[in-house]
This record gives sequence, C-alpha cells and structure tokens, in this order.
Amino acid sequence: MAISDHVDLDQFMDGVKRRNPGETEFQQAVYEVAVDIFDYIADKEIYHEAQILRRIAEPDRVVSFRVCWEDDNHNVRVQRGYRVQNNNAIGPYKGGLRFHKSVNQSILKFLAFEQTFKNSLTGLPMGGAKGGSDFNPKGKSDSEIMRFCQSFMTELYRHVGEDTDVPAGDIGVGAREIGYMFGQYKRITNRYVGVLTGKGIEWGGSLVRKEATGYGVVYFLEDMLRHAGEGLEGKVMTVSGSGNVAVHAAEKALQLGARVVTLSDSEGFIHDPDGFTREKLEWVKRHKGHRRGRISAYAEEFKGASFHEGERPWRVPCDLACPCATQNEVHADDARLLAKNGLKAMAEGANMPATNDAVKVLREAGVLFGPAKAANAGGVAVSGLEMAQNSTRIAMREDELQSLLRDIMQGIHGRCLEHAQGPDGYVDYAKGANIAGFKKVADAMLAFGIV
Ligand code: NDP
Ligand code: 2IT
Repeated sequence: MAISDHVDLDQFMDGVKRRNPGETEFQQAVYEVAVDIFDYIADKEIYHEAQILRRIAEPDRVVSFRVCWEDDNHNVRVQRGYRVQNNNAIGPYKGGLRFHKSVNQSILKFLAFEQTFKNSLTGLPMGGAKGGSDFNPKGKSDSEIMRFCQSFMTELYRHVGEDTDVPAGDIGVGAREIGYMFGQYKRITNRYVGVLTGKGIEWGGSLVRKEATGYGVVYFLEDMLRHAGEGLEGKVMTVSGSGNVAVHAAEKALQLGARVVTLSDSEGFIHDPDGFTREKLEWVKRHKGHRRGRISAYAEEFKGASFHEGERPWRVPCDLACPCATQNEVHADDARLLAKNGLKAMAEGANMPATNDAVKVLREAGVLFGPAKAANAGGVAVSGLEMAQNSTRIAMREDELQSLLRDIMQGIHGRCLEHAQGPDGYVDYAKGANIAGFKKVADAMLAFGIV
C-alpha cells in the first residue's frame, strides 16, 4: 500500500467513534495517543501495513458479567463486573480493578488501553488490562464488601491467572478488597499463586507496593525538574485526591523539600497554606483509610486550614501540581489559571486527569507535563516486582525495592526523553511516552504476525 493511501488521523478517529459509540473516555484516550503515533509512523510503512495502532485500539477481549450479592438487610443486589484485556503482546495482562459507581465499559476500555503503554514504559514484561464494577463501596459494611468481593471473584477467577492476567487495586480497591478476592480465588482453585498484586505483606504482597505510585509520581516530577535545571526544594505543590496515590505523592514531596498545600475528595478540597507535615499526613491516612472519612474534617482538626466545598484545588497558586483523584479533573480553564499563577510542572498521578484541551494549554504555556502513563507507572512497576517475588517465592528487602522503584522511574524518564523533542526546545513528555510505549508493543506484535 502506498503511504498516500493510508487513512489520516480524522478517518482513523471516525472509525474508532463508529466502532465504540458513546464511549467518550475511550475515544479521548485513543485520540491522545493516535495524534503522536500518526506523526511517528508517517514514514514507517511496516506499522501501517500491519495496522498496529488499529489493533491496539481494539481490546483483545471485554468480559462483562453479572455480580449478585446480598446486602445487610437481605436485599438482593445486582452489579455489573468487567475485565477488559487490552493487549498481551509483551507479557500477561496486568492492571487494576476499580469499584466506583461511575464505572462503565468506556472508562475501563480507556484505562486498559492506557495501561498497555504504561506497562510497556516500565521495561517489565506486562500487557495491559483493567477491570472493576459499578459497585459503590461508600457506606457499605465490611461484610457487604466481603460478600461483593467474593461474588465478583466467583466469576473473575475463570479469566485470570498468574501467567494470564494479574489484577490489582485502583479506586475503591485496596488491601482489604484484594484480601477478600485473593481468599476467594484460593478457595475456588486451591492454588496459592500470584494472581493478584497489592496483597498484604503476610500473604505474598510486596513491600513498597502501597507507596509506589505516589512516590513514583514525585520521582518523575523530580527528574523532569532536574532535566530543566531545577529541583523540588521549596516549591509549592497542589495535590488532588486523598486516597492511596495522593497521600503518598504528598508524603514523598514533603520528604524531598516541597510544601504541599492541598488535598481533596469528591466533596471538595482542603487548603493548608502552612503545608502538610508528616503528622498531618498520618492523620489523613488514618482518617481516610480505616475510618473512610471525608477530607472536610481536616479543616476542623487543623487550625489555619480551610475546606472549599464542591471545588477542585487548581485555583490555589502553585509551582507544581499533581492531580491524583480521577479522570478529567483538570480542564482547559483550570490549566489556564494554573499557568497564569506560575505553574512550572504537572505530573499526573491519576489516569488521564487532564483533558486533551488542558494538556494543549499547558504545552503552549511551556509547562512541563508528565503524563499518567509515565508518571504513575511506579505502582504497576512494583506490582511487576511483586509478581517476580511470587514466582520465585522470595521476598525482597525494602531498601532493594525502594532503590529499584527509583531506578525504574528514572528509566521511564529516559525512555520518554528519547522521543520528546517538541517545537522550540519544549520537552514533550506526553509525546515521548506515547511513542516509547507504543514502539515496544508494536515491535512485539510485528514478530507474532497477523493474530
Ligand atoms: P483511592 O480509592 O485510594 O482514592 C481515590 C481518591 O480520589 C479519593 O480521594 C476519592 O474521593 C477521589 N475521587 C475518586 N473518584 C472521584 C471523582 N469522580 N471525583 C472527585 N474525586 C474522586 O484510589 P487511588 O488513589 O488508588 O487512585 C486514584 C487515581 O490514581 C485513579 O485515577 C487511579 O486510576 C490512579 N492510579 C492508581 C494506582 C494505584 O496503585 N492505586 C496506580 C496508578 C494510577 P472520595 O473518597 O470522595 O471518593
Ligand atoms: O492504573 C494503574 O496502573 C493501577 N491501578 C495499578 C495496576 C497494577 O497492576 O498494579
């Protein structure tokens, strides 16, 4: 086929929209990658001929199933469960499970698609997947969570396995839920294998997994700043979310000398102009973790802090911003305000928190932008190390894992840089991450022929 016969980006996206009607998050994620990949493969006939991008943008399979459970009042409840296995060209499917009322096929397809590039960037042998349910864990008792997790795994176990597909946590799924699901998997199959990551330390989990995503985000930020001749010391940083990723990003930023002044949840954000201390963050972990409290209580607990109902933190002036809550939580207007207030760098802790328009604004303003698939890959990277520890039946030491995480994040930064040349010397990490993540998966797919 002559290069001039190729479909262009608009035609490609028309096809994606036609085949995935109404799946706006999925379309958004594919577009963000396709823009850079079309440019990169313009003169690389082999990728066109084999239709690589089209194939990566069509999940290998989408499994959807009914999950029935009984609540504490003996009402029968029906939820929908999913596992989207996007691509296993470079290793077994790998990616988290999300339990949130907003979960639908579009969101999980976007997450599984993104995960494919993210996992490739880590340098470890992992394919991309994502799953979850529209089950809403808020306000549920511990027994209800247990019964739901057991019912969910009673179907999911057919589709996963230590060399097939290895789920982990994501929004609404932490060590407690992984425990209930692992217990059920073991009970059904009578096998003790690394079928899930994010496990408890006593039963096959890895040290540093809990902290890895948030710490990795700040390491990526540190590497971007260092490359630009700057550092974290003394910088003011805003963080959104107050879950696993947000609190550990805030913790590492604090350790490296930044002043972190915001956190948030779905009800609003807190602003502490003095910045969080280790003690304050420990309070947040306890309050949000075991007690599943609201972040608004922080403003009642600590003097000088304020709560802003229904708002996100982006109007607070800062040098650095880390959105760590959910997708599409930074819009173009937020990005304009952040840039106007002097933002130097943003690293995405959440998956796709910035809209494509917001990223465009940041790029045009010359703000360094660490995309999720690079910046938050530390979590899945340590999941990869958890799989390795489970396969070899050894447990690595904390200092080894901390230093591997640091090295892996530096490796990802380096891989992005190889393809990150933007106009006027701008370091375009989003483009770098897309191309580097794509190349490894694409070359593996070429090796396998048309399958
Ligand atoms: P948690 O469940 O621990 O925390 C989620 C946080 O985000 C909570 O503060 C929650 O507030 C807030 N949040 C969730 N949904 C919304 C919403 N629709 N609007 C506003 N706030 C919301 O999840 P994680 O910290 O694990 O995940 C956060 C993000 O990081 C997600 O995008 C996830 O995909 C991504 N991620 C997670 C990794 C991990 O290892 N856990 C790895 C890589 C990325 P509330 O309590 O009010 O719901
Ligand atoms: O988005 C993510 O990378 C995760 N939720 C973690 C996935 C994993 O398998 O550890």
